[in-house]
Amino acid sequence: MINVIGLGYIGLPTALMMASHGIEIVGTDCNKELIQTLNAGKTTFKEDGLDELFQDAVNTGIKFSTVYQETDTYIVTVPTPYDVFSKKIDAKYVQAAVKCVMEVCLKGSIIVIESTISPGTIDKHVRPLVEEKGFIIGQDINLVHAPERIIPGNMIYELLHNNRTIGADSREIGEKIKNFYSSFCQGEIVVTDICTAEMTKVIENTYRDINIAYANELAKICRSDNLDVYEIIRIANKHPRVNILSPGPGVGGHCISVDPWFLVGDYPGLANIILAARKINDSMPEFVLERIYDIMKETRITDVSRVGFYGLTYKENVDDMRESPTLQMLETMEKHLCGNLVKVYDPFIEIDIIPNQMHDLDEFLEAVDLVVLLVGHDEIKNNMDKLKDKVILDTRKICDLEGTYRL
Ligand code: SAJ
Repeated sequence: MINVIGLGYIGLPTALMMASHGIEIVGTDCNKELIQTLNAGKTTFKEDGLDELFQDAVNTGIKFSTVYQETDTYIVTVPTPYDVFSKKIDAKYVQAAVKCVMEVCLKGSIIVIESTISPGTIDKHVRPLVEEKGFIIGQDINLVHAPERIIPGNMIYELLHNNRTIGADSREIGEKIKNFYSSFCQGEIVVTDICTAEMTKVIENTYRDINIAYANELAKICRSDNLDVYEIIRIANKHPRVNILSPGPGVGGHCISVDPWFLVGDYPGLANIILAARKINDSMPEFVLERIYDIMKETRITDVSRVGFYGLTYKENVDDMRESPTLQMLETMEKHLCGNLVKVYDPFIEIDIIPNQMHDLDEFLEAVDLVVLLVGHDEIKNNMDKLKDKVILDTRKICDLEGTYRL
């Protein structure tokens, strides 16, 4: 039996996927309400195919509990935030999970850390815990790092098809864990050592952050000369070895906007391009606010309460708001005492989290003159004609209506 610890965005789908492929799974989470919800037969977030997978897993006997189980294999999928000042990883949740596992596990157990961790985290923050407890690594406890790679919005497909990395101290343990993942994963599974697996995961997301930063910097450069960045990228991408990504209002989510900081925190002075990319991407919400200000001046819209933000999540068709550019914009506006004036709407966010949040697209559009498109949800893409008589700032290049303003 495998005990999956932490049933969030990664842990839950992974536990369900393994269970539905015949592995005996108990999912454990310290959040009582979350366990109650799952035991009541409901999932805790929206994701294509998740409800069906949940049903399959329930039918094949998955169990959910707040209690750590006595077994020989654990998969830890708890959050790994970073310290906002030092930029280094805060491994407290991983450490707490490992400590709890060591209270109940059988001799020779394998603890797989799936959570994204900065290079060296297992050496610095996990091995000492195991040794303090008097356990011998390799005999009493085996440590493995098997970072996830799935993208919110396409998680189930990617769980099945993505290649994976498994880092272990010994080939034998690595292959053993590879067998579990092979029960459902159709991609290639590379077995390597733990530090290589840690570094690989973090640099993958950093690669993407740097590439998005390049597109965002181009948007700023082109804006300063009134050039169309999208047309320029479209033409440049015809070059056989060029593939520039899309500018946007910033980089949200809990991966790409977080992982590069681990490298900046751990390798100060060396992680230069990485730091520059982070700064560029973090500056985008502010850049959008400047665009809004300019467009309001140009179109003589003076009333901030007639400005509407479409989209609260960090990207399209998900209900995840972590590090969302829209929230960052609202936070900045709050400092200038106008954060509670602007109207905000997102079809994926049903609960009220900010003042002036609206819950009906038509009512939202009725209430505003300037619509800022911050997230390209399918809902708005399918209803573009409703924006016809509005001033539009499109930060995602999803609207072709004449007169649309862009980044
Ligand atoms: N974005 C742009 N322009 C682009 C692409 C993305 O502005 O051209 C923005 C998005 O709007 C979003 C952010 O970047 O705010 C990140 O979105 P994403 O869809 O690129 O990635 P995530 O954060 O949803 O998921 C990522 C994935 N990593 C990579 O693509 C390298 C996923 O594969 C990882 O497993 C996941 O992070 C993770 O957990 O690390």
